[in-house]
Amino acid sequence: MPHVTPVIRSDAHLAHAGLVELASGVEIPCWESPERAVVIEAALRAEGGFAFEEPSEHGAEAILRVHDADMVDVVENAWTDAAAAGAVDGARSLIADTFLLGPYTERMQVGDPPTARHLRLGARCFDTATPIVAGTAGAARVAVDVALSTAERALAGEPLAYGLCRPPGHHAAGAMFGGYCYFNNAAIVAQWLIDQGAARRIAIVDIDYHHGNGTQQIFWERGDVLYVSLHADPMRAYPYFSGNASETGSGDGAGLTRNWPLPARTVFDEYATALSEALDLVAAFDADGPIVVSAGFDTFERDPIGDLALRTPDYARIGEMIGALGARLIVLQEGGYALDALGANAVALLNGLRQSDEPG
Ligand code: OKP
Ligand code: ZN
Repeated sequence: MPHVTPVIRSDAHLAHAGLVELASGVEIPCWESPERAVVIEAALRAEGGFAFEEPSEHGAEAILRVHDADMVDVVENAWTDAAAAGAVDGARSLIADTFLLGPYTERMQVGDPPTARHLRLGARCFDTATPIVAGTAGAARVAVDVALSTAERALAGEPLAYGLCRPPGHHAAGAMFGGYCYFNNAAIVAQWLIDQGAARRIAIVDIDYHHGNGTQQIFWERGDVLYVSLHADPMRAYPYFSGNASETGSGDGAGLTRNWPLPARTVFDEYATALSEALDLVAAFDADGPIVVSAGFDTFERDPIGDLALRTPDYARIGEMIGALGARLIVLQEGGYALDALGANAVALLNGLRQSDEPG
């Protein structure tokens, strides 16, 4: 009897449906849609060998271990404040129009920002692709619950547990959100595992197409968290301002951030070379807890916002490579936007990951 893999999922994400994002100044429908999680879950149900579970509520405490309280306040209350001010209706979403970049405050002192939280969105959000709607805060909170409940399954002894997090998390930094991400699900899990005393050292493996700038920043100076990421070279790809190979952490964290920026059209052979380098570092890191995987499928050859060239069977190979580490695995959903292949790609990765659980 093959092992049944727990999948932590919730319908709460359905309430987070942005209308548009801005891409080069043009309004386009949000790529990060509810359908993404729907098609993944449908594919896992059709595949079999997965047990679907609801998350349990964990409250705000674990979020505040990673995120600045003001940033959380903005995520959770911007919509309400905008609604109270008559500035939105159900047919619109909040996108900042003015951004508090570092240079804004150079060479002068400024007073406090507006108390209305929708008016200080641009102090806490770094892009125009991460709208807030009425259901955003609740969905983001449940995505964290999904991630933490997934971690609990790993602590209970599951070799592999999958959290169908939506919205994703790896672009959300300590004090700012963006990149379709509000709370950093993977970072919150890593910190929570350490806070629980479940681990002293945690490794995070990020295989999303985009650099996880948020995760990198959160653990930049940490000697107890290894962050390795394979992604499109920021010279041509979002988030543009981080993810270079030269970024390796500092202080106690020196050498514990490692990036593999990849060229356009990278195929599996080349990808696997980078991945095995990353996994060698993970093996050498001597983590004593589960490995946290930030799993994105936007590396797929037909992803509408990516330009790498992985194919569906490649995700099974990636899964086998990660599974070969022999650690318990907490796999959390990040990106992936090719709706017609997302389910098959998730099935392939998870089947590859759990192959190492099977006898023989
Ligand atoms: C989130 B995740 C390209 C704009 C990209 C944001 C992408 C966020 C990706 N024209 N906008 O890492 O999949
Ligand atoms: Zn991505």
